[in-house]
Amino acid sequence: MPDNSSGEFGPLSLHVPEPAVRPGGEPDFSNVNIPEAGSVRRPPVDANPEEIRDLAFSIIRVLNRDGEAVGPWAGELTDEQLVEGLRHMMTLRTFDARMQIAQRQGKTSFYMQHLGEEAVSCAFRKALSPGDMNFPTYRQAGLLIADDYPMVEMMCQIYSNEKDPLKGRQLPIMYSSKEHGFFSISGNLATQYIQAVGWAMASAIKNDTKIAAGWIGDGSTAESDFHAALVFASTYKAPVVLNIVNNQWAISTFQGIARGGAGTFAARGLGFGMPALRVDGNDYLAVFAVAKWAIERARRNLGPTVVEYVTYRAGAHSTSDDPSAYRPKTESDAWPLGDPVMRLKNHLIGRGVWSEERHTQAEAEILDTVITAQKEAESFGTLHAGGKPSARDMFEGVYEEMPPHLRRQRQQAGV
Ligand SMILES: Cc1ncc(C[n+]2csc(CCOP(=O)(O)OP(=O)(O)O)c2C)c(N)n1
Ligand SMILES: [Mg+2]
Repeated sequence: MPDNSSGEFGPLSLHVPEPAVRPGGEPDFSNVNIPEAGSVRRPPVDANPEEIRDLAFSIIRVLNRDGEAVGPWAGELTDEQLVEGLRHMMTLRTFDARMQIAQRQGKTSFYMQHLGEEAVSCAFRKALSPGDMNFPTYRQAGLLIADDYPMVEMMCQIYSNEKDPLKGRQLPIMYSSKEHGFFSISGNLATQYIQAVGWAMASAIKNDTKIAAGWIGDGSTAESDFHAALVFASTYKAPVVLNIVNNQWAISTFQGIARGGAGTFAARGLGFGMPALRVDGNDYLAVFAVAKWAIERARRNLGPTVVEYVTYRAGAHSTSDDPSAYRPKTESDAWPLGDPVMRLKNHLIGRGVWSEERHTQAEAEILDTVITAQKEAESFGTLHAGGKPSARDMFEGVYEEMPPHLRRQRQQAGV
Protein backbone atom coordinates (compact mmCIF):
# COMPACT_ATOMS: atom_id res chain seq x y z
CA MET A 1 0.00 0.00 0.00
CA PRO A 2 1.44 3.40 -0.89
CA ASP A 3 1.55 5.73 2.06
CA ASN A 4 2.68 9.29 2.45
CA SER A 5 5.21 8.74 5.24
CA SER A 6 8.00 9.90 2.97
CA GLY A 7 6.06 13.05 2.09
CA GLU A 8 5.98 12.01 -1.58
CA PHE A 9 2.49 13.44 -2.16
CA GLY A 10 2.84 16.61 -0.12
CA PRO A 11 0.23 17.81 2.40
CA LEU A 12 -3.49 17.74 1.70
CA SER A 13 -5.47 20.92 1.30
CA LEU A 14 -9.04 21.97 0.54
CA HIS A 15 -10.27 23.67 -2.60
CA VAL A 16 -12.19 26.84 -1.73
CA PRO A 17 -13.81 28.43 -4.83
CA GLU A 18 -13.24 32.18 -5.13
CA PRO A 19 -15.39 34.74 -6.99
CA ALA A 20 -13.82 36.16 -10.15
CA VAL A 21 -13.52 39.65 -8.62
CA ARG A 22 -13.64 41.45 -5.31
CA PRO A 23 -14.63 45.04 -4.43
CA GLY A 24 -12.42 47.50 -6.26
CA GLY A 25 -11.89 45.07 -9.17
CA GLU A 26 -13.35 45.19 -12.67
CA PRO A 27 -16.59 43.17 -12.99
CA ASP A 28 -15.93 40.01 -14.97
CA PHE A 29 -18.62 37.69 -16.30
CA SER A 30 -16.45 36.03 -18.94
CA ASN A 31 -17.20 32.71 -17.22
CA VAL A 32 -20.94 33.00 -17.98
CA ASN A 33 -21.42 31.16 -21.26
CA ILE A 34 -24.29 32.75 -23.14
CA PRO A 35 -25.65 31.03 -26.25
CA GLU A 36 -27.36 33.09 -28.93
CA ALA A 37 -31.05 33.81 -28.42
CA GLY A 38 -33.17 31.26 -30.25
CA SER A 39 -30.36 28.74 -30.58
CA VAL A 40 -31.47 26.18 -27.96
CA ARG A 41 -33.85 23.52 -29.25
CA ARG A 42 -37.31 22.96 -27.83
CA PRO A 43 -37.95 19.29 -27.14
CA PRO A 44 -41.48 17.89 -26.89
CA VAL A 45 -42.96 18.07 -23.38
CA ASP A 46 -42.85 14.28 -23.08
CA ALA A 47 -39.15 14.08 -24.00
CA ASN A 48 -37.06 11.41 -22.32
CA PRO A 49 -34.83 13.18 -19.76
CA GLU A 50 -31.86 11.13 -20.98
CA GLU A 51 -32.18 12.74 -24.40
CA ILE A 52 -32.21 16.37 -23.25
CA ARG A 53 -29.33 16.40 -20.80
CA ASP A 54 -27.61 19.15 -22.83
CA LEU A 55 -30.35 21.61 -21.79
CA ALA A 56 -28.94 21.63 -18.26
CA PHE A 57 -25.75 23.24 -19.55
CA SER A 58 -27.10 25.83 -21.97
CA ILE A 59 -29.38 28.88 -21.55
CA ILE A 60 -32.77 29.03 -23.27
CA ARG A 61 -33.25 32.58 -24.58
CA VAL A 62 -35.93 34.21 -26.71
CA LEU A 63 -35.14 37.95 -26.79
CA ASN A 64 -32.04 38.77 -28.80
CA ARG A 65 -29.84 41.85 -28.49
CA ASP A 66 -32.08 43.78 -30.89
CA GLY A 67 -35.12 43.04 -28.75
CA GLU A 68 -36.62 40.55 -31.22
CA ALA A 69 -38.26 37.29 -30.12
CA VAL A 70 -36.55 34.45 -31.96
CA GLY A 71 -36.30 30.68 -32.03
CA PRO A 72 -38.43 27.70 -31.03
CA TRP A 73 -39.39 29.04 -27.58
CA ALA A 74 -40.87 32.29 -28.99
CA GLY A 75 -44.48 33.03 -29.87
CA GLU A 76 -46.21 31.95 -26.67
CA LEU A 77 -47.74 35.26 -25.62
CA THR A 78 -50.05 37.83 -27.22
CA ASP A 79 -49.34 41.56 -27.31
CA GLU A 80 -51.85 42.10 -24.49
CA GLN A 81 -50.26 39.43 -22.31
CA LEU A 82 -46.81 40.92 -22.87
CA VAL A 83 -47.94 44.44 -22.01
CA GLU A 84 -49.59 43.04 -18.88
CA GLY A 85 -46.33 41.25 -18.01
CA LEU A 86 -44.38 44.48 -18.40
CA ARG A 87 -46.83 46.26 -16.11
CA HIS A 88 -46.51 43.52 -13.50
CA MET A 89 -42.73 43.81 -13.48
CA MET A 90 -42.89 47.61 -13.31
CA THR A 91 -45.38 47.35 -10.45
CA LEU A 92 -43.16 44.99 -8.50
CA ARG A 93 -40.18 47.30 -9.04
CA THR A 94 -42.14 50.35 -7.89
CA PHE A 95 -43.57 48.46 -4.93
CA ASP A 96 -40.02 47.47 -3.96
CA ALA A 97 -38.71 51.02 -4.25
CA ARG A 98 -41.49 52.40 -2.03
CA MET A 99 -41.13 49.68 0.60
CA GLN A 100 -37.36 50.08 0.63
CA ILE A 101 -37.85 53.77 1.48
CA ALA A 102 -40.55 52.89 4.04
CA GLN A 103 -38.02 50.66 5.80
CA ARG A 104 -35.47 53.50 5.88
CA GLN A 105 -38.22 55.70 7.37
CA GLY A 106 -38.73 53.20 10.16
CA LYS A 107 -42.20 52.17 9.02
CA THR A 108 -41.12 48.53 8.92
CA SER A 109 -38.15 46.70 10.34
CA PHE A 110 -37.16 44.83 7.20
CA TYR A 111 -37.57 44.58 3.44
CA MET A 112 -36.20 42.48 0.58
CA GLN A 113 -36.14 43.65 -3.05
CA HIS A 114 -36.42 41.80 -6.37
CA LEU A 115 -34.42 44.28 -8.46
CA GLY A 116 -33.29 42.53 -11.66
CA GLU A 117 -35.24 39.33 -10.93
CA GLU A 118 -38.78 40.56 -11.66
CA ALA A 119 -39.30 38.39 -14.76
CA VAL A 120 -38.83 35.12 -12.89
CA SER A 121 -41.82 35.21 -10.55
CA CYS A 122 -44.04 37.50 -12.69
CA ALA A 123 -43.80 35.27 -15.78
CA PHE A 124 -43.95 31.99 -13.87
CA ARG A 125 -47.23 32.94 -12.20
CA LYS A 126 -48.89 33.42 -15.59
CA ALA A 127 -48.02 29.86 -16.63
CA LEU A 128 -49.82 28.32 -13.61
CA SER A 129 -53.51 27.49 -13.28
CA PRO A 130 -55.83 28.38 -10.42
CA GLY A 131 -55.43 25.90 -7.55
CA ASP A 132 -51.75 25.19 -8.22
CA MET A 133 -49.53 25.90 -5.21
CA ASN A 134 -46.23 27.75 -4.96
CA PHE A 135 -43.83 27.21 -2.09
CA PRO A 136 -41.95 30.48 -2.49
CA THR A 137 -39.01 32.14 -0.85
CA TYR A 138 -38.94 35.83 0.04
CA ARG A 139 -37.90 36.85 -3.49
CA GLN A 140 -41.00 35.80 -5.40
CA ALA A 141 -43.54 38.50 -4.57
CA GLY A 142 -44.15 38.70 -8.34
CA LEU A 143 -46.26 35.56 -7.88
CA LEU A 144 -48.70 37.70 -5.91
CA ILE A 145 -48.42 40.90 -7.97
CA ALA A 146 -48.98 39.01 -11.24
CA ASP A 147 -52.00 37.28 -9.71
CA ASP A 148 -53.54 40.61 -8.67
CA TYR A 149 -53.24 40.02 -4.94
CA PRO A 150 -54.11 43.35 -3.29
CA MET A 151 -51.00 45.44 -2.70
CA VAL A 152 -52.66 47.02 0.36
CA GLU A 153 -52.66 43.60 2.06
CA MET A 154 -49.00 43.07 1.19
CA MET A 155 -48.16 46.44 2.71
CA CYS A 156 -50.25 45.81 5.83
CA GLN A 157 -48.26 42.61 6.29
CA ILE A 158 -45.00 44.53 5.87
CA TYR A 159 -46.15 47.12 8.43
CA SER A 160 -47.49 44.49 10.88
CA ASN A 161 -50.47 46.78 11.38
CA GLU A 162 -54.06 46.12 12.46
CA LYS A 163 -55.00 44.89 8.97
CA ASP A 164 -51.96 42.61 8.64
CA PRO A 165 -53.57 39.38 7.38
CA LEU A 166 -50.92 37.44 9.33
CA LYS A 167 -51.45 39.52 12.49
CA GLY A 168 -47.82 40.34 13.12
CA ARG A 169 -46.78 36.72 13.47
CA GLN A 170 -44.55 36.63 10.38
CA LEU A 171 -41.42 38.60 9.48
CA PRO A 172 -42.26 41.47 7.09
CA ILE A 173 -42.54 40.24 3.44
CA MET A 174 -43.35 36.67 4.48
CA TYR A 175 -46.80 36.71 2.92
CA SER A 176 -49.30 33.88 2.75
CA SER A 177 -52.33 33.42 0.50
CA LYS A 178 -53.99 30.10 -0.11
CA GLU A 179 -56.40 31.68 -2.62
CA HIS A 180 -53.47 32.94 -4.70
CA GLY A 181 -51.50 29.69 -4.54
CA PHE A 182 -48.84 31.23 -2.32
CA PHE A 183 -47.92 28.99 0.60
CA SER A 184 -46.86 30.78 3.82
CA ILE A 185 -43.20 31.69 3.45
CA SER A 186 -40.85 29.92 5.79
CA GLY A 187 -37.65 31.70 6.75
CA ASN A 188 -35.95 28.32 6.96
CA LEU A 189 -34.62 28.05 3.45
CA ALA A 190 -34.99 24.87 1.38
CA THR A 191 -37.96 23.68 3.48
CA GLN A 192 -39.94 24.99 0.48
CA TYR A 193 -38.61 22.10 -1.59
CA ILE A 194 -39.64 19.20 0.62
CA GLN A 195 -42.99 20.86 1.26
CA ALA A 196 -43.62 21.41 -2.46
CA VAL A 197 -42.78 17.80 -3.28
CA GLY A 198 -44.94 16.56 -0.41
CA TRP A 199 -47.85 18.72 -1.53
CA ALA A 200 -47.43 17.50 -5.12
CA MET A 201 -47.35 13.88 -3.95
CA ALA A 202 -50.53 14.47 -1.97
CA SER A 203 -52.19 15.95 -5.04
CA ALA A 204 -51.28 12.81 -7.01
CA ILE A 205 -52.38 10.49 -4.18
CA LYS A 206 -55.77 12.24 -4.21
CA ASN A 207 -55.90 11.90 -8.02
CA ASP A 208 -56.28 15.67 -8.20
CA THR A 209 -55.13 17.80 -11.17
CA LYS A 210 -53.21 20.50 -9.29
CA ILE A 211 -49.46 20.78 -9.42
CA ALA A 212 -46.90 22.38 -7.09
CA ALA A 213 -43.91 24.65 -7.64
CA GLY A 214 -40.95 24.67 -5.25
CA TRP A 215 -38.62 27.67 -5.07
CA ILE A 216 -35.03 27.87 -3.93
CA GLY A 217 -32.02 30.17 -4.35
CA ASP A 218 -28.60 29.10 -5.61
CA GLY A 219 -27.08 29.20 -2.14
CA SER A 220 -29.90 27.24 -0.50
CA THR A 221 -29.38 24.27 -2.84
CA ALA A 222 -26.54 23.39 -0.46
CA GLU A 223 -29.14 22.45 2.17
CA SER A 224 -29.95 18.77 2.75
CA ASP A 225 -33.66 19.43 2.15
CA PHE A 226 -32.90 20.24 -1.48
CA HIS A 227 -31.40 16.81 -2.06
CA ALA A 228 -34.04 14.95 -0.06
CA ALA A 229 -36.75 16.65 -2.09
CA LEU A 230 -35.10 15.60 -5.35
CA VAL A 231 -35.06 11.96 -4.22
CA PHE A 232 -38.78 11.92 -3.47
CA ALA A 233 -39.72 13.96 -6.55
CA SER A 234 -37.78 11.71 -8.92
CA THR A 235 -38.68 8.37 -7.35
CA TYR A 236 -42.42 9.02 -7.27
CA LYS A 237 -42.49 11.31 -10.32
CA ALA A 238 -44.34 13.92 -8.31
CA PRO A 239 -46.20 16.65 -10.25
CA VAL A 240 -43.87 19.48 -9.26
CA VAL A 241 -41.69 22.12 -10.89
CA LEU A 242 -38.46 22.61 -8.97
CA ASN A 243 -37.30 26.18 -9.53
CA ILE A 244 -33.75 27.26 -8.75
CA VAL A 245 -33.21 31.02 -8.91
CA ASN A 246 -29.52 31.47 -9.54
CA ASN A 247 -29.02 35.16 -8.89
CA GLN A 248 -25.25 34.65 -8.48
CA TRP A 249 -25.20 35.49 -4.77
CA ALA A 250 -26.30 34.06 -1.42
CA ILE A 251 -25.94 37.23 0.65
CA SER A 252 -22.13 37.65 0.43
CA THR A 253 -21.33 34.13 -0.80
CA PHE A 254 -20.91 33.74 -4.57
CA GLN A 255 -22.73 30.95 -6.36
CA GLY A 256 -19.56 28.89 -6.92
CA ILE A 257 -19.61 27.67 -3.32
CA ALA A 258 -23.04 25.98 -3.45
CA ARG A 259 -22.58 24.87 -7.06
CA GLY A 260 -19.29 23.18 -6.31
CA GLY A 261 -18.22 20.85 -9.09
CA ALA A 262 -21.68 20.49 -10.64
CA GLY A 263 -21.05 22.82 -13.59
CA THR A 264 -24.54 24.27 -13.30
CA PHE A 265 -27.29 24.11 -10.70
CA ALA A 266 -29.64 22.57 -13.27
CA ALA A 267 -27.20 19.69 -13.64
CA ARG A 268 -28.03 18.63 -10.09
CA GLY A 269 -31.31 17.29 -11.54
CA LEU A 270 -29.52 14.99 -14.00
CA GLY A 271 -28.20 12.64 -11.33
CA PHE A 272 -31.84 12.06 -10.35
CA GLY A 273 -32.90 11.33 -13.92
CA MET A 274 -35.01 14.47 -14.09
CA PRO A 275 -35.28 16.83 -17.04
CA ALA A 276 -33.34 19.97 -16.19
CA LEU A 277 -33.64 23.21 -18.14
CA ARG A 278 -31.62 26.38 -17.83
CA VAL A 279 -33.24 29.62 -18.87
CA ASP A 280 -32.39 33.31 -19.16
CA GLY A 281 -34.13 34.62 -16.04
CA ASN A 282 -34.09 38.20 -17.34
CA ASP A 283 -36.11 37.29 -20.45
CA TYR A 284 -39.85 37.36 -19.66
CA LEU A 285 -40.71 35.43 -22.82
CA ALA A 286 -38.17 32.68 -22.18
CA VAL A 287 -39.18 32.31 -18.52
CA PHE A 288 -42.84 31.98 -19.48
CA ALA A 289 -42.17 29.44 -22.25
CA VAL A 290 -39.96 27.24 -20.08
CA ALA A 291 -42.33 27.48 -17.11
CA LYS A 292 -45.20 26.43 -19.37
CA TRP A 293 -43.21 23.46 -20.65
CA ALA A 294 -42.37 22.24 -17.14
CA ILE A 295 -45.88 22.91 -15.79
CA GLU A 296 -47.46 21.01 -18.67
CA ARG A 297 -45.10 18.12 -18.07
CA ALA A 298 -46.16 17.97 -14.42
CA ARG A 299 -49.85 18.32 -15.33
CA ARG A 300 -49.62 15.46 -17.83
CA ASN A 301 -48.28 13.30 -15.01
CA LEU A 302 -44.86 13.02 -16.65
CA GLY A 303 -43.11 14.00 -13.43
CA PRO A 304 -40.89 16.76 -12.06
CA THR A 305 -38.65 19.22 -13.91
CA VAL A 306 -35.74 21.22 -12.54
CA VAL A 307 -35.54 24.76 -13.92
CA GLU A 308 -32.55 27.02 -13.27
CA TYR A 309 -33.18 30.72 -13.87
CA VAL A 310 -29.91 32.46 -14.66
CA THR A 311 -30.24 35.96 -13.31
CA TYR A 312 -28.50 38.55 -11.14
CA ARG A 313 -29.47 40.07 -7.80
CA ALA A 314 -28.96 43.72 -8.69
CA GLY A 315 -29.97 45.04 -5.27
CA ALA A 316 -28.72 44.29 -1.79
CA HIS A 317 -29.72 40.94 -0.28
CA SER A 318 -32.02 42.75 2.15
CA THR A 319 -32.24 46.07 3.98
CA SER A 320 -29.68 44.60 6.41
CA ASP A 321 -27.04 44.05 3.71
CA ASP A 322 -24.34 46.18 2.06
CA PRO A 323 -23.06 44.49 -1.13
CA SER A 324 -20.18 46.96 -1.59
CA ALA A 325 -18.40 44.94 1.09
CA TYR A 326 -18.12 41.88 -1.15
CA ARG A 327 -18.57 42.75 -4.85
CA PRO A 328 -17.66 45.60 -7.20
CA LYS A 329 -20.21 48.44 -7.08
CA THR A 330 -20.73 48.35 -10.86
CA GLU A 331 -21.11 44.58 -11.11
CA SER A 332 -24.86 44.66 -11.71
CA ASP A 333 -24.41 47.04 -14.68
CA ALA A 334 -22.03 44.54 -16.22
CA TRP A 335 -24.45 41.59 -15.98
CA PRO A 336 -24.49 40.32 -19.58
CA LEU A 337 -28.19 39.33 -19.66
CA GLY A 338 -29.38 42.90 -19.08
CA ASP A 339 -32.43 44.14 -17.22
CA PRO A 340 -35.76 42.30 -17.56
CA VAL A 341 -37.92 45.44 -17.61
CA MET A 342 -35.79 47.21 -20.22
CA ARG A 343 -35.62 44.12 -22.40
CA LEU A 344 -39.38 43.54 -22.47
CA LYS A 345 -40.00 47.27 -22.96
CA ASN A 346 -37.67 47.36 -25.98
CA HIS A 347 -39.25 44.24 -27.39
CA LEU A 348 -42.72 45.76 -27.15
CA ILE A 349 -41.55 48.99 -28.76
CA GLY A 350 -40.07 46.91 -31.59
CA ARG A 351 -43.38 45.08 -31.95
CA GLY A 352 -45.13 48.42 -32.36
CA VAL A 353 -47.35 48.01 -29.30
CA TRP A 354 -45.46 50.25 -26.87
CA SER A 355 -43.53 53.52 -26.93
CA GLU A 356 -41.31 55.67 -24.74
CA GLU A 357 -44.31 57.92 -24.09
CA ARG A 358 -46.55 55.06 -23.05
CA HIS A 359 -43.79 53.73 -20.85
CA THR A 360 -43.33 57.05 -19.07
CA GLN A 361 -47.09 57.33 -18.66
CA ALA A 362 -47.30 53.76 -17.30
CA GLU A 363 -44.52 54.52 -14.81
CA ALA A 364 -46.48 57.51 -13.52
CA GLU A 365 -49.74 55.55 -13.31
CA ILE A 366 -48.11 52.67 -11.50
CA LEU A 367 -46.37 54.97 -9.04
CA ASP A 368 -49.70 56.63 -8.37
CA THR A 369 -51.42 53.27 -7.78
CA VAL A 370 -48.66 52.11 -5.43
CA ILE A 371 -48.67 55.39 -3.46
CA THR A 372 -52.47 55.22 -3.12
CA ALA A 373 -52.20 51.66 -1.78
CA GLN A 374 -49.41 52.75 0.56
CA LYS A 375 -51.47 55.62 1.99
CA GLU A 376 -54.36 53.26 2.61
CA ALA A 377 -52.10 50.66 4.27
CA GLU A 378 -50.49 53.36 6.43
CA SER A 379 -53.92 54.50 7.62
CA PHE A 380 -54.08 51.12 9.41
CA GLY A 381 -50.73 51.69 11.11
CA THR A 382 -47.02 51.15 10.60
CA LEU A 383 -44.37 49.50 12.74
CA HIS A 384 -44.26 52.23 15.40
CA ALA A 385 -47.48 54.14 14.77
CA GLY A 386 -51.19 53.48 14.69
CA GLY A 387 -53.07 50.22 14.92
CA LYS A 388 -51.48 46.93 15.81
CA PRO A 389 -52.72 43.35 15.86
CA SER A 390 -53.94 42.30 19.29
CA ALA A 391 -51.56 40.29 21.47
CA ARG A 392 -54.38 37.80 21.70
CA ASP A 393 -53.91 36.96 18.00
CA MET A 394 -50.51 35.53 18.78
CA PHE A 395 -52.21 32.57 20.42
CA GLU A 396 -54.66 31.89 17.61
CA GLY A 397 -54.40 30.10 14.32
CA VAL A 398 -51.72 27.54 15.15
CA TYR A 399 -53.54 24.75 16.97
CA GLU A 400 -57.09 23.72 16.21
CA GLU A 401 -57.52 23.29 19.94
CA MET A 402 -55.29 25.45 22.09
CA PRO A 403 -53.04 23.35 24.35
CA PRO A 404 -53.31 24.05 28.13
CA HIS A 405 -49.89 25.73 28.43
CA LEU A 406 -50.82 28.32 25.79
CA ARG A 407 -54.21 28.88 27.38
CA ARG A 408 -52.40 29.56 30.67
CA GLN A 409 -49.96 31.96 29.02
CA ARG A 410 -52.80 33.82 27.37
CA GLN A 411 -54.54 34.19 30.72
CA GLN A 412 -51.31 35.42 32.33
CA ALA A 413 -50.95 38.01 29.55
CA GLY A 414 -54.52 39.07 30.25
CA VAL A 415 -55.57 39.11 26.58
C1 LIG B 1 -31.75 27.11 6.63
C2 LIG B 1 -31.29 28.52 6.60
N1 LIG B 1 -29.98 28.80 6.67
C3 LIG B 1 -29.54 30.09 6.64
C4 LIG B 1 -30.45 31.12 6.53
C5 LIG B 1 -29.96 32.57 6.54
N2 LIG B 1 -30.07 33.10 5.17
C6 LIG B 1 -31.13 33.87 4.82
S1 LIG B 1 -31.07 34.30 3.19
C7 LIG B 1 -29.62 33.47 2.97
C8 LIG B 1 -28.97 33.42 1.60
C9 LIG B 1 -29.75 32.61 0.62
O1 LIG B 1 -29.19 32.73 -0.66
P1 LIG B 1 -29.90 32.10 -1.91
O2 LIG B 1 -30.42 30.75 -1.58
O3 LIG B 1 -28.97 32.20 -3.06
O4 LIG B 1 -31.18 33.03 -2.14
P2 LIG B 1 -31.23 34.59 -2.54
O5 LIG B 1 -31.31 35.36 -1.27
O6 LIG B 1 -30.03 34.91 -3.32
O7 LIG B 1 -32.49 34.75 -3.34
C10 LIG B 1 -29.18 32.89 4.15
C11 LIG B 1 -27.94 32.14 4.29
C12 LIG B 1 -31.82 30.78 6.48
N3 LIG B 1 -32.76 31.72 6.38
N4 LIG B 1 -32.22 29.48 6.48
MG1 LIG C 1 -28.94 33.63 -4.54
